[in-house]
Amino acid sequence: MLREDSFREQQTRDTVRRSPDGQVEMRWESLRGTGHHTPAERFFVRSHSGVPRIDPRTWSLRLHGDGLRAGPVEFGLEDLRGLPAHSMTAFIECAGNGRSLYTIQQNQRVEGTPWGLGAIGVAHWTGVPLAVVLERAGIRPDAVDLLPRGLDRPYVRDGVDHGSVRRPLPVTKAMKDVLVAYEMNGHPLRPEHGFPARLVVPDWVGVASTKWIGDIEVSTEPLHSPWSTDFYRLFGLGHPAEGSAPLTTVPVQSAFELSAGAQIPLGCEYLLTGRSWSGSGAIRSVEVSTDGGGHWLPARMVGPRLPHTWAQWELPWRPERRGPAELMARATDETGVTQSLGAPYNTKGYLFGAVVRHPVKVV
Ligand SMILES: Nc1nc2c(c(=O)[nH]1)N[C@H]1C(S)=C(S)[C@@H](COP(=O)(O)O)O[C@H]1N2
Ligand SMILES: [Mo]
Repeated sequence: MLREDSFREQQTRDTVRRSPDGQVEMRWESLRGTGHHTPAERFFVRSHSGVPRIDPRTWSLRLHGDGLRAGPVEFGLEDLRGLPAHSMTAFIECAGNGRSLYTIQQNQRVEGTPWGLGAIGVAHWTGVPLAVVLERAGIRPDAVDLLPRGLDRPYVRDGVDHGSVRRPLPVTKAMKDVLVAYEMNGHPLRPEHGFPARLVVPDWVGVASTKWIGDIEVSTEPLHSPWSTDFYRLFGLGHPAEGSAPLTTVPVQSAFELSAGAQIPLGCEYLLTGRSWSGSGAIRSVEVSTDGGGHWLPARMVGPRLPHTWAQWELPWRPERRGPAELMARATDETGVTQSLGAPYNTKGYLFGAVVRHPVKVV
């Protein structure tokens, strides 16, 4: 069950929830009746160490390392804009999206920002394929790993300086579908979303999508950083001591465009709406239960079902009993994976893919 205090907050008309340390969570109820893409001012924000101010005139993206044929290469913003532009619609979702559900639904203690389900957004991104940038920079055929690094301040936690946010990215993924984006929904990136340029790594945990990209090491040897060894792996019982492999694709998940504890009038037809997504491919179908999982009905899919983005759905509901009710939505993606009723525990509360029990009140 989502918490009651979030119920009170959601009486307000805010479209986002802000935490004192600068993180911003999108409120799902604010998406009802809006289009496919998340407006930039509602898009969640997750920054490890604040938002750097960057002068676009002096900014450049520097590629270097033994994986380049002829030494370092730099691209200014105008250089990037001069290359053939490519656009794609894709979600970015934090690995910790839904983390609070480990505690709320499974009574498990986990570390990290206690996100509800709003650490996700979908945007229309425009930029240059990273593959094009790498080819222009003269990537060697035996390069295996990249290390993109942000220009934000070093990340310091518990007195340890981990350096700037940087996470290895396999060359195979980089060449497949990663974008060096300079526009979000047709406008230059906002400072909090990575101005002047960021990576967009579709389907993978948000931390792969480096904001304020400053340089990329190109290597013929595997690379490591705290973001691939200490964070963004699964730790805990059932996992090796050093953790799982570094996290890549996000699980299947669904959300109602409704606040926790929303009041639904008795005996009237109410149109339940929501969205589902998966890092493994397009959504195939969604089922909805209005009685805590006792019965399931197929939702009607609205609009296209495409990979890399969410699919929208709806189902009319005429509640016939006053009092609390529990809504659930479970999606199946094109690989045949369906959301389960429980998410396997991990100490850092990543990848909550289980069906969410969404409390409402019939009045
Ligand atoms: N340079 C840099 N890139 C970063 C981060 C960061 O703190 N610094 N946060 C990452 C994480 S954990 C997520 S979930 C996404 C969030 O992107 P957004 O703030 O645009 O929603 O950015 C990723 N890229
Ligand atoms: Mo994240």
